[in-house]
Amino acid sequence: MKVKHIASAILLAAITAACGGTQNNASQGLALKDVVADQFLMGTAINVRQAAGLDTSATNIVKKHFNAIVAENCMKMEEVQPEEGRFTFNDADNFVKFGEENGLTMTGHVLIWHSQCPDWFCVDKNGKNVSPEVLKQRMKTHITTVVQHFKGKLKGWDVVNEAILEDGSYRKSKFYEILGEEFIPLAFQYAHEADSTIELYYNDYGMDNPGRREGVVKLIRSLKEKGLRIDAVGMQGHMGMDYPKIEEFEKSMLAFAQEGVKVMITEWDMSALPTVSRTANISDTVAFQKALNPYPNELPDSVSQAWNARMKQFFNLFEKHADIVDRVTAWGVSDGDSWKNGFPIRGRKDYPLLFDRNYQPKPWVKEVIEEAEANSQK
Ligand code: 9MR
Repeated sequence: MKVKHIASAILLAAITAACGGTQNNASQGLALKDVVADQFLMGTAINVRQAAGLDTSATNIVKKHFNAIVAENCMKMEEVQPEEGRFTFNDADNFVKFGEENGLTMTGHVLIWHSQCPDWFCVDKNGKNVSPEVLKQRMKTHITTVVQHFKGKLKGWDVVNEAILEDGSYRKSKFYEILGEEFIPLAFQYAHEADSTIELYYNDYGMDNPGRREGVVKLIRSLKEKGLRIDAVGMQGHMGMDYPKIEEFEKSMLAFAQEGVKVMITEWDMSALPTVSRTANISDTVAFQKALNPYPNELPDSVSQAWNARMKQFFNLFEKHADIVDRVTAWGVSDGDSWKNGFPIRGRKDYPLLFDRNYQPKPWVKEVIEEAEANSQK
């Protein structure tokens, strides 16, 4: 099945070339999305400049190699409702237009998240927490307005993001403080009421962690017990050279699938830099620059090889479980776009994505494309 599809992709590329069509090929016309066409959607996050068509080097890559997109920032709560009742959809509408023009499957990110939530959302004019009734009403208005605005355009929504901690308990966000555990089922309920056709996802990071795995499994069960719709769990997939352990990541994929939902790798990237704790006490010294930002010019071959091998290992894992994986989405197009250059500390040069700063595919991407081409000719 897969070989058949790849063969037709090659044939199509040949016909396009023979007819004088242009091919922006990484490797003889076959693209990353073709390699996995019978397995899962191959997605990428795009930023507002890309959505507005202001970064054609990046959008050419998107058009060629990906068949799914998600908005990196412009559908978040503070972007679409910065003040109560004032909804601003310009950037998000550009995103949808770009997706429609290029036939891309689109995911909404995100309806309820403690971060990038506008200041007004959970408090009154005096800064005090609003009552449960007021917060429910605000959530309902936000979710209903946003979901209905994009009705018919998106495949699914990340309904709630990052609500479960590593010990499996709930993050003590304002939503939790005011509504307790109920805020999650309420968000799923409101989203479904706004559009009964749309897929609904729970999304979180550090999903390899056994405690969070258990917490998310419990959450899926409780949503299902309440008769609520949940289609998939998004495993963000922000990785480093020393985390996560591939076996633990795989266990979580299987544990979620066991609960009857699909798995999505929603925000894939892998830092090539030394792992730094977010809370590390770092001063901007020469020693810091050398130790924590060790590759300000380029990635040394040895590190690049290790990084590529590890990325390919995870990619192979996603392929191995293609029966449960619905989508794999990179968190940005090329290295220069990545949030990792500024996190957990600013001013580092990182190399976490599938395309480099010159918009070239990384070696492992070329390899999987070439392997697919070779297989299709056997
Ligand atoms: O990549 C996003 C970055 O540009 C924003 O500044 C940041 C703000 O919190 O959010 C980043 O995306 C996050 C995503 O929405 C949710 N999971 C973690 C991602 C990285 O922080």
